[in-house]
Amino acid sequence: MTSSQENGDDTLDELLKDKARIEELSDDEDEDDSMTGPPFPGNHLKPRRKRKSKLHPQPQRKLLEIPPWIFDTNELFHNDVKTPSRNALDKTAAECLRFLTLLDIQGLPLNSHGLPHLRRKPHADFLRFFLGPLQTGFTAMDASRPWLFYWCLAGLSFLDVDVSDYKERLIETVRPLQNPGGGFGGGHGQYSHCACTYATVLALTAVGGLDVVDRKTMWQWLGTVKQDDGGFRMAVGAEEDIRGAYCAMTIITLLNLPLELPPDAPARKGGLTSFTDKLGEWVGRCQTYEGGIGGGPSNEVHGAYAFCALACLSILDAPHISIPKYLDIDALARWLASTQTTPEGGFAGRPNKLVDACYSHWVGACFALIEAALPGMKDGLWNKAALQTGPQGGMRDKPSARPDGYHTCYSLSGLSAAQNHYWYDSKSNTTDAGSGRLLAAFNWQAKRGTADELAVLKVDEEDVVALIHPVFVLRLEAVEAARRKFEAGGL
Ligand code: FPP
Ligand code: K
Repeated sequence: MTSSQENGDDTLDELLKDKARIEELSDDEDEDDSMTGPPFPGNHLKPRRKRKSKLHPQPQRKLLEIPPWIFDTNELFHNDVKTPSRNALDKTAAECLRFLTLLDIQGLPLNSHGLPHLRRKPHADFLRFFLGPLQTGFTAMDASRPWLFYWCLAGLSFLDVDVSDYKERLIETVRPLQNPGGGFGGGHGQYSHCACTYATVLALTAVGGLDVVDRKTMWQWLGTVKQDDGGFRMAVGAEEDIRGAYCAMTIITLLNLPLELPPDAPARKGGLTSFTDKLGEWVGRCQTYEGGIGGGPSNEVHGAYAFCALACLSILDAPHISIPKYLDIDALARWLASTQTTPEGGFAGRPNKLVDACYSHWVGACFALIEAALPGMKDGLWNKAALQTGPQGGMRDKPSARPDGYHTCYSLSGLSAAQNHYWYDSKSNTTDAGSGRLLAAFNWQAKRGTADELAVLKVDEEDVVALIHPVFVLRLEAVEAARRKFEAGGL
């Protein structure tokens, strides 16, 4: 008997018996568009739940039966004190339970386990829509155009759509975003930025269009954002944070740029000669007393930053070498595991915050990286079955939010992390003797989950998402093509 039961609070069991209470808790009377970002013209593709339930009359509702594989525990964590954040957690749990308990499956086609299939075509149509002309509301995204390209093209490729047809269009679209001094801005006439350049390089990698990148000026520009404490700024004069470290090292490694700093790089004055100098130590400084990773030294921790840190270290060297060298791996593993939410089964960006599908990637993808660094650890740190639930057409943060490209791309990546196996081949070289390229990130191997494993996850063969590179978040083949393309190195 738990304290919440003693107190007579709702336990999950009680809640599940009370369909009306789930409805009441999840009823979004005060629908707030501000939490769902800019107006998406594609909204008609996916009417919001309230309207939808009118369009699609619900089937006869039965007493709910909770599939036991969803939860590790059947208790809703309740405090006695009602606060706005406590209420938000309850409301989110209730709105997710409508789907997890199959109360609200909206007539979707079901797989052999009675759960909705991964709806490839609606998801793909949704992503294609955002690669077309967009309405004026999207001016808010003007500084993030490359992100739209990356989320949509990578997401399509995760659904096994051939995106090579987009190659010429993408090249011509990003050509004007490339600055003469190197790197890409988010929109026309904008300064180069690590995040936009990362997204551009990944999108180009997805379609096989990397020829448009000027590698020499890219190298020179990256030299201007490397700091003499080891980290990277997001842009010249901008914030120095862990995203910069991961984005910069991804760009350098995929394009096989020289690790040596350009002659006029400011960090040379601080005694540095290589992009990798002091980098591992700087990443290590981002780990806090909580065990998680902050955006920078002594900042608040967040799951997305944990991914950036682990992926950056996995580029520097083999994960079983670099991760324990710079991070307290037990503390980080404990923190990561504590971000998986009950009863939803997804991940939050931080413990006791709201579940959000994008963290299926930002946190879910951390596990392959950290498990590769923990001796004898295999698939033990997270509940994969719990993540496998409820993707609708065009994916979204949570049921009360609108779907978007960002959540669709990263939910698919999270599904892949749960459905498939990723491991590091520790016998392969970590540096290329000829070009000096860091090779660790190219030593990942993957295979699809076996039939037995998929059955445990209640997934049909046709619902399995593509194998996705755990460091670069692209299809494995796309990463391999970039490795080969720039094998020779040089500028
Ligand atoms: C908190 O937002 C979010 C952050 C502190 C950072 C999120 C960063 C990313 C998702 C990606 C970074 C990576 C790259 C490669 C650019 P919040 O407080 O609104 O959300 P929360 O409650 O879910 O934590
Ligand atoms: K959020």
